[in-house]
Amino acid sequence: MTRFVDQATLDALAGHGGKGCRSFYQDLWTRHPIPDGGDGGAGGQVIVRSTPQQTTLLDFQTRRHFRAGNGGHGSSKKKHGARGADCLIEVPLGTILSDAATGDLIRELLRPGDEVIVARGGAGGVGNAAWAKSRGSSHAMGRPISPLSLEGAPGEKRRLRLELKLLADVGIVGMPNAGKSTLIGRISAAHPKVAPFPFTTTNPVLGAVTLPGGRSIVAVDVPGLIEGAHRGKGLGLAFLRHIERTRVLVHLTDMAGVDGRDPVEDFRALNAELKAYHPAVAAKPQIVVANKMDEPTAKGNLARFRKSVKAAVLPVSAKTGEGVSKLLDKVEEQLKKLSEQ
Ligand SMILES: Nc1nc2c(ncn2[C@@H]2O[C@H](COP(=O)(O)OP(=O)(O)OP(=O)(O)O)[C@@H](O)[C@H]2O)c(=O)[nH]1
Ligand SMILES: [Mg+2]
Repeated sequence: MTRFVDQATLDALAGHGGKGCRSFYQDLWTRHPIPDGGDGGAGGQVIVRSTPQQTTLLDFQTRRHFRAGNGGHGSSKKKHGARGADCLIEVPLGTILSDAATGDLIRELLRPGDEVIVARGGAGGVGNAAWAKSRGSSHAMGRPISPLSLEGAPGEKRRLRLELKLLADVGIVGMPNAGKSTLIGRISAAHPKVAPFPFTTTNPVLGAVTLPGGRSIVAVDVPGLIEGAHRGKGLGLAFLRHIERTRVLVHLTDMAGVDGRDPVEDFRALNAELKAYHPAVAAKPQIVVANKMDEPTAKGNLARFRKSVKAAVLPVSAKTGEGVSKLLDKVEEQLKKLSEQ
């Protein structure tokens, strides 16, 4: 299984401007030397663009340096140097780009094809052919240079910080073993590993879900949380960044209380962890779901759970599929309500 990487730092170096040329053409008739040196080409830019083809920042673990091509030098007969080749860095949708040195946000890339120039190429130097006619005015592209400089300007250099927050409409949260992966496997084409032990899922998993009304949305299964996650217990809260942008949470609780667990305790503890991570995450609308209702112990627990939880509780079995279509109705209703607000 590929490793899921959601943070990276990289260096972007734009191309330097090519040198302007100093050369003279000897006029046969007047014997006057006529300057005919061409301009240097501008350096290439470093551009970051989002694409749905990428889903993690894994590539940037092995490749950290990105540089665009330098501009070509000018030559005699007023020949301009070629523009340096741009360097394109493709990142997943949901990438937040900031300047690593200042911490300033550059841009969030949310839609396919969103792009931003992160390092500008240097302007090409000015060839002497242009000196006479353009005295005092710069005609070169890119970063400003002295109008009469043969030297090209250096390309911009920038250290970038990338942080990925997946874009999903619904986040499925719950204690380890609650059945989150079983559920996403049932409602989407995603098939993360399912096993009867905690922390089976170690990476967030996205799945496209078709709602009863025909609309397609994205759900994310995040690794299980346990009490103390905000102090780094279990897998900690590192993956909760991926539910920050969801609109609705499906809070799944194992109602069968496998391994002697208490569903009421689990529910309370998970909400406390969400709150410890960020109050805004804890404040997201939750659809409270009682899972594993096919197990004999679940019924008794459900009655007790309903009494202590002050919310509507939806009983399902992710394993048999019972109640799952009702859950999708609820998700659809909740998303509709939010979009009307
Ligand atoms: N009886 C019953 N078992 C279920 C149900 N849903 C999941 N299970 C079982 O519970 C165990 C854990 O299921 P997973 O889907 O891996 O749980 P998870 O919440 O993704 O677990 P982590 O990835 O470890 O956080 C597996 O043995 C599943 O077969 C259910 O509705 N009924
Ligand atoms: Mg799982």
